[in-house]
Amino acid sequence: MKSSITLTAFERSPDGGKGLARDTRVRWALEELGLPYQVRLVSFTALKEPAHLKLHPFGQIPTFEEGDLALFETGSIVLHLAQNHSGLLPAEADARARAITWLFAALNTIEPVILELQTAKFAEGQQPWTEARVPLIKNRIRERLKQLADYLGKQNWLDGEFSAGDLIMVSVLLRIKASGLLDEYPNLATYVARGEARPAYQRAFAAQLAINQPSA
Ligand code: GTB
Repeated sequence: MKSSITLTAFERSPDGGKGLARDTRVRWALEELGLPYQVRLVSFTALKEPAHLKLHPFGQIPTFEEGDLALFETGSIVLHLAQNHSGLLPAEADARARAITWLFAALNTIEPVILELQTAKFAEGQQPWTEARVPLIKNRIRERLKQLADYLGKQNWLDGEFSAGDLIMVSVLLRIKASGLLDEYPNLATYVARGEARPAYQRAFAAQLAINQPSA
């Protein structure tokens, strides 16, 4: 019998259920693959305690457990799932390698500039340099978005069929949806909307919202 999958997620996400915490990407992958999973909710205090640090050395969510295997890092978790279940990576070797390349590009080339903006706004918002720094960061984001938009062109997805590369790329781009930057690149805004419209994304979003919605 296959072991069940358990993820960790914030007991209460600071975004109040906007789906921006990284468990949403893993939930989305699991929904795309039709795999059942359970979620263990963790408080900010418990994240830094020994039991959680055994699963995640940096004291973060999400983690993934299945039988004897425990993983952290969303890229690794999604790649592990995509490699072991059909539906998120093409079967043909070169196409598979290209899809994996997009997953890495999302995490290593696009997400870092986006994270700089989050850090400047939320972690350094009161610092005297922030007002001057934010426009510089936004321009660095625009440079990457323009390159990505040019590559995507009129395609629905980055390389043929929807893949784990698109799943991570859309998840990364969702982090700047509220900033308005995405709307400067209409094909990217449509690409993200196409990802959000997928039934598997909708289920993942609803599941995290159910936890984070303030009780009426
Ligand atoms: N590289 C790791 C991965 O991809 O798994 C990064 C994991 C990570 O950053 N986890 C964050 C965390 O646990 C939650 S997702 N932070 C707690 C800590 O470090 O102590 C980042 C996040 C948090 C909140 C929002 N939000 O409120 O909008 C969005 C994203």
